[in-house]
Amino acid sequence: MFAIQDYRSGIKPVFCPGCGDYGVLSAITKAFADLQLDPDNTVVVSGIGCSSSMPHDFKCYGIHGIHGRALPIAEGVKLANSELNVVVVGGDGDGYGIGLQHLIHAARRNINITYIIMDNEIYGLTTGQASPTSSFGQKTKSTPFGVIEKPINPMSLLIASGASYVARGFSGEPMHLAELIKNGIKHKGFSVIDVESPCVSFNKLNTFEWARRVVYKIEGHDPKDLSKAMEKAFEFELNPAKLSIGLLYESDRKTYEELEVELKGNKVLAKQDMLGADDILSFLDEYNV
Ligand SMILES: Cc1ncc(C[n+]2csc(CCOP(=O)(O)OP(=O)(O)O)c2C)c(N)n1
Ligand SMILES: [Mg+2]
Repeated sequence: MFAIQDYRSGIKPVFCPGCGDYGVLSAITKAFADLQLDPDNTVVVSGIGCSSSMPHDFKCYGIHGIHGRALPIAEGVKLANSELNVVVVGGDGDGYGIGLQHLIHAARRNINITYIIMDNEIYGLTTGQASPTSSFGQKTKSTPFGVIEKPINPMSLLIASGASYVARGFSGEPMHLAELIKNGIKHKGFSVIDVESPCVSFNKLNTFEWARRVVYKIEGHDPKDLSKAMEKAFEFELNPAKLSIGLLYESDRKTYEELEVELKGNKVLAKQDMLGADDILSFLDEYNV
């Protein structure tokens, strides 16, 4: 049996006092413990940002990667050893800004990993520049006259890109969030949980008080219904007083690992024999080298 503390490194998180990411850290830890994931078989991968410091907080394998490149690293880990539980963590800047192309391709690949995006609608680590989810009109260090671009809608983007488990949580509801993360890890395919996780230092608009006012739990919704899921995904864009949390969309299409010839039938690349000199020579022969 693994206890909660078996998943934590004991390193003090770098988050500011009151940061929403503490709630996310607790929720991920609870999900790991509830699922009894073996820390020796679990990898937490991140990019760069306050939220991306999280691999240090876990006692399992971890890679603190580079900005916007958490997904390619995580996909590489999963392809090399598809028996590992691969969980990616990071911020809205990392995932929806510099790393956006990887998000779309990971979603359409439906690779079996879980991505938790701590969305504080700001670049926290670099002290408060606008991110792709900052509100229209929001004044930040990089937008002193207010944001003039339309914010990204992560839910509709992810559903349209082919992610097969699309959910939103709130760091102020860590138990509810832990369930979403748990089900995301259990889900076969690319699962994403966008978490409304307020930055108490640099975003004075999307505060905990604001979130508690607008967040509500989804009830009576069929996540298998694509058009209903899209309707839910657009709700906040059309009515900023309603930010739904829960599972918006789920589908059970085949994963990348199930379709890729070299991985089909639970083949694990890391466990296959290395090529020997004879294999390489016969390979070169094929090309008359
Ligand atoms: C290639 C590159 N560009 C820019 C930066 C500077 N940088 C570091 S973190 C960051 C944004 C962090 O915002 P987010 O991903 O939302 O994470 P948060 O700190 O809000 O959790 C930026 C722009 C970098 N480290 N590398
Ligand atoms: Mg951020």
